[in-house]
Amino acid sequence: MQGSGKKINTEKDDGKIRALIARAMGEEDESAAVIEMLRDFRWNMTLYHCAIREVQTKFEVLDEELSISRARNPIDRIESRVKSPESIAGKLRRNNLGFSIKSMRENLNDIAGIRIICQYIDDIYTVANMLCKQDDITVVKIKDYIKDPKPNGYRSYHMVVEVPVFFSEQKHFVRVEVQFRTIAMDFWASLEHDIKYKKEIPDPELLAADLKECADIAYSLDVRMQSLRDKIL
Ligand code: 0O2
Repeated sequence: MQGSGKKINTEKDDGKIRALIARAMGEEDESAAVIEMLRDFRWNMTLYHCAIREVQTKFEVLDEELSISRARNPIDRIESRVKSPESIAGKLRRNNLGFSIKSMRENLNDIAGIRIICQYIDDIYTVANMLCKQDDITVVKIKDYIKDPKPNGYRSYHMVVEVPVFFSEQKHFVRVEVQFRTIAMDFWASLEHDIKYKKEIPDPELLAADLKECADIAYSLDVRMQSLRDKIL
């Protein structure tokens, strides 16, 4: 995930997006329908960027407040990204869905993504619950891969929320996927993610078993660090 400051609605990116749209619509690059959808696509991407800012600010505020009341910051760092047009089109294709604005708004929960990296497991549940309680936030879905890790060892707490974004004329509700991880879980997931995209892996089964063991070691470190910290509070 990268900083949400990255703007995608530049002339340079337009060519790629226009080509994607034209292919999906079976139209010429320059056709009026393609230009119209391009405008709509850019407008929606702006909405997702703004939704990220709204949610990110909420976490920054919580972190600052908790740093005063608890004398430490529960959030180590925040990362965010808006999914690239290619990834959006790819995910829709894999799910046998057409590439349209309606389809992506309705079917994809992770176009806007935020990752909250915390020091301790407890901090994850603390800040996640604090976000849920805010009255402008609607929780759409929760997947707790900390309590129920994936078979490969992946642990994270995933939450899809809907947040209002106020534009000049109207309020728009936008979905944002928030992934909460400890530093150790994030360390593991980054390596696992990089390996997943490597084409040639010498002994994939051994590597998968090694990775699973590392995930369990990382989790046991998280639990022990948490318990040490609890002793000094
Ligand atoms: P990227 O490049 O990180 O964006 P849903 O969105 O609920 O309809 P989905 O997409 O299966 O269904 O959601 P899920 O299970 O909540 O996982 C979504 C994201 O979690 C992934 O996004 C990853 O970021 C992360 N994730 C899930 N499982 C793993 C895993 O085994 N290893 C790692 N490293 N990350 C994982 P994307 O779109 O796959 O990728």
